[in-house]
Amino acid sequence: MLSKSIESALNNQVRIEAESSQAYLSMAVWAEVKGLEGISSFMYDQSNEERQHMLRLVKFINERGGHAHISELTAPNVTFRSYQEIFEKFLEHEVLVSESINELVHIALQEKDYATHNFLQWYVSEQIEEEAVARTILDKVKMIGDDKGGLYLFDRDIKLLTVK
Ligand code: OFO
Repeated sequence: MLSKSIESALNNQVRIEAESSQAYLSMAVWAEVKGLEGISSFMYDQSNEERQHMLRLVKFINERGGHAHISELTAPNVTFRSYQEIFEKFLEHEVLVSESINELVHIALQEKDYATHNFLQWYVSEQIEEEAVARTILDKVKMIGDDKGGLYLFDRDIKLLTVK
C-alpha cells in the first residue's frame, strides 16, 4: 500500500512524464513542418516513449492501492529558433527528469518503501540511457553547426538512432 506522500510524489512524476511526452510531440511537429523528417520521427518516438513511462507509473500507483491522478499539463514550447535549440532543450529536459526521479528514489528510501524503490530502478537506468543519447546527439549537432549538408545527413541518420 502506498503512503499518501509517496502516492502524491508518484503522481507528480505522472504529470512530468506526460509533460515530457507533450514537449517532444511539439518538437516533432515543429521539425515535421520544417521538413526535417528524421528529427521529427525521432521526436515522435521520444514522445511515445514518455507516454509509456507515464502509463507504467499510472499502473503501479493503481496496483499499489493508490489512485493515479491525470492532471492538467503545462503547455510546451511550440516554436524553436533552430533544430539545435530542440536538442539543447531535449537534454535540459532529460536532466530535469533525472533529478526528479532521484528525488523520488530519495523519498522512497526515507519512507522505507522498498517496493517503490525497486520499481523506480527501471527509471534510473532509463534516465542514464536517455541523457547519454541526448548528449551524444547534441555533440553532433554542435559539430554540424550551420552546415546544410551536415544537417541533411544528420536528419537522414537520426532515423537509425533509437533510445532502445
Ligand atoms: Fe521518461 O524518460 Fe526521459 O524523460
